[in-house]
Amino acid sequence: MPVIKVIQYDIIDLDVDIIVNAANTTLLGGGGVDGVIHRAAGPELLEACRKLAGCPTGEARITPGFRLKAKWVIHAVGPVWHGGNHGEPQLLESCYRSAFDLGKEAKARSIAFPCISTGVYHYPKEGAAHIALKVMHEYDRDFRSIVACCFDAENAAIYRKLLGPATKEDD
Ligand code: AR6
Repeated sequence: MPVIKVIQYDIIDLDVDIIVNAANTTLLGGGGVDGVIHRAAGPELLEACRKLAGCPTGEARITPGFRLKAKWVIHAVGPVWHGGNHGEPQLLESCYRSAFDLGKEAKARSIAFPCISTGVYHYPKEGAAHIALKVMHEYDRDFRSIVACCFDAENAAIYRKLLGPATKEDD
């Protein structure tokens, strides 16, 4: 069974130790997957995020998952796409790495990521998937399961293409 799995699913329904949120620097919620996670986790999540007092782009913070199935949420702040010459690739990479480092510290065995920055932040999907998978491979010995949780069919197809024929659906 491959450690890295690509699925097309709603991230809040996953039974994993950690779900990663595509957050913004305020950590106070928003639209997209951030809004979905906050609604599902309940108001305690916003309270916990408020105490963190924000997070710079390219970094991540951890909170409990409250009403989610996941024990923790890692709030990762990806870059807004401004054409690619404003450090976007480096920031996206460091945001994935920060999330994995926090997941390791929490001794999590399974972690699921949305396609960070590819929604409202308009990072080109293929470039973002390439970076996500590169970092996922760097951490594939530290976790039993790393889930690339794509919401849209286009992202799922890109991830499957880049990951290659070894990819298997989890469900
Ligand atoms: N499960 C998994 N993935 C999802 C879900 C879901 N339920 N809903 C959306 N996605 P976005 P960003 C996918 O816009 O681009 C927020 O307002 C979506 O299809 O959520 O990093 C924050 O507060 C896309 O592929 O995040 C920030 O202000 C991916 O999640 C800003 O958006 C990311 O899309 C962050 O923008």
